[in-house]
Amino acid sequence: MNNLLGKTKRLFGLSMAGMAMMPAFAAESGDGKKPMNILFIMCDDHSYQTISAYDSRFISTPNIDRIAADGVRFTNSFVANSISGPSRACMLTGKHSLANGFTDNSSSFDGSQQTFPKLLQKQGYETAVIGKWHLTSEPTGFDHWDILIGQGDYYNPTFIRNGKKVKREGYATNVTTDLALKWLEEERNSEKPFCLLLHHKAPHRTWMPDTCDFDLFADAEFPLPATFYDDYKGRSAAKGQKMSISKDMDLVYDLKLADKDSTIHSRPDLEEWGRRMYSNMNPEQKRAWDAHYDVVIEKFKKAGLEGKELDAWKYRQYMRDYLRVITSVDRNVGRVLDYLEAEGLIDNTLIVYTSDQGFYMGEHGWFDKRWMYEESFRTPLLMRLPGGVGGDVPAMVQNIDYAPTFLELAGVDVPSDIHGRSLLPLLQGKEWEPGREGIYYHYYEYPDEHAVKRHLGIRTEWYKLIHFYDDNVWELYDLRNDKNELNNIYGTPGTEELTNTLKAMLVNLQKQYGEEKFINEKQ
Ligand code: SGN
Ligand code: CA
Repeated sequence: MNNLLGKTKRLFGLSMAGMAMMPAFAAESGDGKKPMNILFIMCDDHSYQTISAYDSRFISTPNIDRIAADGVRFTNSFVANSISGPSRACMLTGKHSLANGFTDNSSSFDGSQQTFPKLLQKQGYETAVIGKWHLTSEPTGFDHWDILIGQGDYYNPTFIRNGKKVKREGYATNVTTDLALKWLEEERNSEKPFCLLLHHKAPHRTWMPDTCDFDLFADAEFPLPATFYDDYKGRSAAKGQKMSISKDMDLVYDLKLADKDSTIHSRPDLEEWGRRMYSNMNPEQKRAWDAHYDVVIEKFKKAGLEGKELDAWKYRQYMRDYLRVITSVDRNVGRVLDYLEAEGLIDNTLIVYTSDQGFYMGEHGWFDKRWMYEESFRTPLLMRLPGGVGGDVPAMVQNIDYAPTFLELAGVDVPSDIHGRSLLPLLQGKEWEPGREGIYYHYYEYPDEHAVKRHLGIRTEWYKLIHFYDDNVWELYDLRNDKNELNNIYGTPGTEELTNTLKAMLVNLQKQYGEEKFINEKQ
């Protein structure tokens, strides 16, 4: 059993290499001392592959990396349900999806339930959420909220500020950051500690860059990932998906080839939206947009690409726009860090950077998320705690752990119905017990536009067992020898004992998290 669990159960979570104590800070939570502020920055669909603190192949993100350089980089950070609304609900409540009631993006969050912002408010914190919310119902537990409607627009987005609609001119990542800085500087009650959720819509589809970033990555080649032409052998669930860059990514809608004479066509269902999405731009933005994309369009038409050449072009164009959007995120993270430094807040604020889930940068031929496969199950997680340790934390952590972390930091007793475990000991270099036999995952949204079947499963350090329960299809991966999860070994001779053990552990997790009704009777 210990082998199965790998280091997760044994370790204290910290790799000693690169671990260093940060200078002690003056204020600590509890015991009458000044409590720590919390700045929780989250992006939408930001892959760890495109943060240079994790992976320097594609982009340099010097500002996001500042958080890692002075803090902790979690190298095994996972979500509970790889999709926006559910992920956010898991973070707010510290509970898995069934328990918090928000299982897929068509749900509406029950705002009367316990959340960490409410508990922090009771503890005397001033709380705010600014940017993407995506939980349908109005935010509760926040002294101030200024949220995008649904996914929000990249250009000149409309927000709802404490119940009132406000349209704002500018690019979403800049505008959202402006609002956060204004709240920090002028609007909050500075007598109280703050907890600010600064949640960007970027880099969500359709990856529309700011006009000042169009020239970036123009010459970058971006070779196709090794698994781009994955044939999904032995993985029947993956064969039915609709998130292929080659087949499902639209030239007009996703890749912005809205030519004036309408000769470029790929997916009729998306094309109309592709032509409509610029309607929100002002003339100056539209001029800059056209000056850039008209050139791209003309080159594309002349090239007359087909087959694998067309695939390579689509991948490159996707990567360029996505990375341009990340450049803007990174710049804006820098603005906030600079502000905290200038105001002397940096040494009294826990800074968190994460995403609502991971994202495919062409691995398996995909964009989007949803799967329990590594690229979307993992999510970036950086935390900078003044007075805490620095370096890598390899412990397997999950987004249900954020709520108890914030609560413990603020000196609130963590309610016993919360599923997650506080990560504070890991940030302080102390021993940590995960309180679970592995990481549980459950994705519920089918049918949906990307046609990913509902599935649940367990991950240990070495293995992953997935059940696509509507079709009773199982998958088992040996992650040590098959990092790309191409070889489903479920049912192969010699794996019986391992499979039975993992199934028993999965049932334990389902009982632990109130998901008994999903226990597979036929094991
Ligand atoms: C939209 C996107 C999908 C995406 C979902 C969920 N389509 O529907 O590609 O999977 O959001 O994303 S789009 O045409 O509207 O861009 S989530 O991160 O918000 O859950
Ligand atoms: Ca998302």
